[in-house]
Amino acid sequence: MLTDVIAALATPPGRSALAVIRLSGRGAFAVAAHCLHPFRPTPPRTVFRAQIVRPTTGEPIDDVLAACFPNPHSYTGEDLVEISTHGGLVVPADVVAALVAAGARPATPGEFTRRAVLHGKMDLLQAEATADLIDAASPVQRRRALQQLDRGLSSRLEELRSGILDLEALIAYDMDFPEEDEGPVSPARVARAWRQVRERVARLLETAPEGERLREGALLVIAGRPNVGKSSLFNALLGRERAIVTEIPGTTRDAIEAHAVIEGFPFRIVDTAGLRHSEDRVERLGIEVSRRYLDAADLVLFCDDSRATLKDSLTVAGNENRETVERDEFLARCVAPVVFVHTKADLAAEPPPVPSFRQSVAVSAVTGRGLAEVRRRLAEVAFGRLLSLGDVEPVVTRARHRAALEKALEELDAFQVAREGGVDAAAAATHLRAAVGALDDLIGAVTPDDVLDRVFASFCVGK
Ligand SMILES: Nc1nc2c(ncn2[C@@H]2O[C@H](COP(=O)(O)OP(=O)(O)O)[C@@H](O)[C@H]2O)c(=O)[nH]1
Ligand SMILES: [Mg+2]
Repeated sequence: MLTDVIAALATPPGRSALAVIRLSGRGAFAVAAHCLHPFRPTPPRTVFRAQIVRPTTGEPIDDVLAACFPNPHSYTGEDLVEISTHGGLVVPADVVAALVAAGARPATPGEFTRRAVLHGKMDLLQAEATADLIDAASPVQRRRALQQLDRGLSSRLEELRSGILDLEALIAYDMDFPEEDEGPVSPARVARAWRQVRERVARLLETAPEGERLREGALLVIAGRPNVGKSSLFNALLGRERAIVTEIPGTTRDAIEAHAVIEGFPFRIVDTAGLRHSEDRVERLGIEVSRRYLDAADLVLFCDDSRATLKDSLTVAGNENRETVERDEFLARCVAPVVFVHTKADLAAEPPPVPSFRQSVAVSAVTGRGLAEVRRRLAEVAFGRLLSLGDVEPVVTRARHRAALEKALEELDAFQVAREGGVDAAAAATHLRAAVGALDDLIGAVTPDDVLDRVFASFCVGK
């Protein structure tokens, strides 16, 4: 296990009042003592004021506050020193350089948290949650990350793990006395216990699609014919003028993507070129891009002009009919769930025309009418399951979590197949062992290096 002394800036570089630099590893206090005057490792976890100097020349760099955290009572579980310096580009960099000159090594991304995992200060799920909390861009993401940091998901997995071990205990007699006809535990009771634990694993696994969406943001694609008001709605949902709006059909030619928080949930909203047959080469390319986004969408906001239904019935012209056909073609192709809106409700005749399709919301980017309802529906469609779970039930948020739960479920099913097929108890129990193993990998009880490498690949330096 690597315990050499590492140093890094824990705050982002740039103009700021303060910066925090961390130093961790066996010998961290000795390294700090070369640079901090005075150096006070005792009392532990107590801030002291000091001057930080270059160890080679003794030249002062800054006046700082520092605190020593002797192992194992530190973030990493090692001897750790935290130094608050003045901010900016030069001072923190000079302080890190001084610590390196005194014997530390610049930390690699995520190395502090990785050491915390290796020293048992947190499990792998909590390490991931640390990264998620830092990357959170919406209130729900923050709450979820904090819950996972609090071992919400870890303790659920531990419950499932012990449920599987209980199941194994139920067939212990059958394993010890394979010749006996029936042990003290009836097969029906084993089957019941199996069903219960399987159900709980499956239910947690069901949170994966929305949980993963929560980390990335739901991809919401705004689609519809040119000039129906897609870009206006896009801007209204973002709360700023991001896309160009004109009365000229075909204005938006490229897809524009922006991050937005809707009802506390993260979304990536994409404004696209309107779908229509076009002779314009650039517009055609834009429509092709729209289609690719539509294929990847988590949900689609489909816009129709509120007056279109009226117009459709009045105009027999081939062009209008062709566009209606295009819309139906589009909806047939679209695999993602669709939220329908009728735009420009402020211009529509009152009462608004009967919507041409179900549950359409009448909206106006000009008056703001219907926007709250649209936001509510988008959150409901993209994150309905999470909404109904509330903040207390744990959810899984990464492909790594999903893969481990799928493996556990597979092994549980294989166990039952083996039981029903009359395979002897000891052989059937190997599947339960494998299921427990999958959950252990997920929590990170014993974690191989390559898994750690993957988990920490996305961390930044100083974390
Ligand atoms: N009155 C009114 N006009 C709108 C509304 N939304 C868009 N428009 C107008 O409709 C035209 C096309 O809007 P735009 O957002 O560019 O449509 P897109 O081509 O679908 O992106 C522009 O002249 C907008 O000002 C609305 O809610 N009410
Ligand atoms: Mg547009």
